[in-house]
Amino acid sequence: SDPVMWHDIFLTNRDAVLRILDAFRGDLDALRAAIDTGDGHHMLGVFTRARVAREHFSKILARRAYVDAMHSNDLIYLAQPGGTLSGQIRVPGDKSISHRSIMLGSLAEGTTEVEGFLEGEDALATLQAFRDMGVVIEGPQHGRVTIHGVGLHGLQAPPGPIYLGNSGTSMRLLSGLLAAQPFDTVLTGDASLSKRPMNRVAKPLREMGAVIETAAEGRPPLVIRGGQRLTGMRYEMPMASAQVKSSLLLAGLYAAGETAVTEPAPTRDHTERMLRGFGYPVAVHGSTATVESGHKLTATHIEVPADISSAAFFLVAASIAEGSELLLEHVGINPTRDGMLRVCRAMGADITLLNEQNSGGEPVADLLVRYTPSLSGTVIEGELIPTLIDEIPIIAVLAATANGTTVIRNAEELKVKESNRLDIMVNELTAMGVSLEGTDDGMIIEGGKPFHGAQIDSRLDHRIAMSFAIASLAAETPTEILRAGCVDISYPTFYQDLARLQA
Ligand code: SPQ
Repeated sequence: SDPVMWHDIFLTNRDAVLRILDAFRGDLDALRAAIDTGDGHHMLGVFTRARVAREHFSKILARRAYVDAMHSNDLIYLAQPGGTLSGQIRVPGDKSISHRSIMLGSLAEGTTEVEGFLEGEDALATLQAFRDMGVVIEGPQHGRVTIHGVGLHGLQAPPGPIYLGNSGTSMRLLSGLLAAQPFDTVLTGDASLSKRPMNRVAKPLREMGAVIETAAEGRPPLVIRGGQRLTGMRYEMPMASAQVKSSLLLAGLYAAGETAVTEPAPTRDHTERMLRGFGYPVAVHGSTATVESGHKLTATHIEVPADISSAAFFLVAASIAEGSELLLEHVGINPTRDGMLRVCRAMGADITLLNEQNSGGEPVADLLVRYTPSLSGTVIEGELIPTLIDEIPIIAVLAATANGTTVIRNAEELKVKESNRLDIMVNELTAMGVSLEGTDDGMIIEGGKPFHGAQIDSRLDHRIAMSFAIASLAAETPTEILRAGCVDISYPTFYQDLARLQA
């Protein structure tokens, strides 16, 4: 463009331009040296970051801001009633385990290979966060990710705020990890994440010595001040939350002495299992998990099992759609996550576990599920709740088709997920003609009566969109799901898979 304009810009902004030219020359010198000495690791880092930058520029050119949610919010999914599901499927990798594989792989010494990684928006947000902090991560390509770990003390300051999209897991776990780094960080998210409570991690982390600022009422964005010296502590969690437990354990890797976290009921223990898989000692006695600083993580190979929270939609689909039979392959059945299986069985569903085995520290099995003509209601409460917390929306759908009453209690945590999942399930199932009522901490469903289709707004909550796609199978008229693209958060191929299985 206009040479006179550039002449003016460069002279007016002399200092800034010189600073950037020096940085650019420094980068070129480093690349030259790497080529000269054959330093493949350095080159891989440059080229990986370059590719991500190019993708970022493409988004800008397409007028899609990097901070936008990546999914298309205006997708409408029209579901016809009826249909029979058959075939076999391996649903995408476990979201919780995928997040943790990136985090621990980045903090490990050496190169970690991950297979079965979930290429959904939430797990990709975690992956991008670590790239922003200087970790070289190749992939994902067909679920394969290679992480060039930088060790516990090798993360670098990110160039700007870290955007975590819709992902509560990323924000809460990263808070603990970042509280102990030498640099400041700012964690932001989309509209839904910006409403979710963060004091549950900020408060105990502050007791350990962290300096964390939040917006009003403990909401994101979080500003985490680096350079603090953390001290371990014993913490009794007021709520059963794997995210809080994991956040404190990750801070504990850096805190002086021991960090012990006690939970009121068993929650998913993927962090504890995976830390051990990376050779980091974790002591678990009863409901208390303890780590102490001073050890290291050693790179490993991780095979992420299929996500039971995603498989849950097909367990219900096949149970309620007449004549269905499905084989769900290699599903994680960790006892802290398998409440869904226990409830399905209690309601009379026909589910058989095949090929039970241990896969990299996590129990897995193939699940054979067949249509059951007469399901019956049940009671879901207490310690069962954390083991199926993300499955409650789809369990409510199952309960709507089951004869008799299903009572769900002690599930108040559902109010602070990606949406208020209790209220939305009660309102939208009511709109479909299901007879149910909401309670303070759950719902009471009178199932087994006919219900019809309706227009459902997902509120951009992936589990709500998928639950109603399955509910439509048992409805008498079509169902329309608005803002249905949010399934990209945890299950980008959900609608294609439903179609492939002939729903
Ligand atoms: O990451 P996010 O948005 O919090 O994800 C959800 C989900 O439905 O996918 C909850 F909304 O799952 C959480 C789960 O509810 C993932 C998780 C984890 O990986 O540690 C733990 C649970 O949350 P919590 O608050 O009970 O610890």
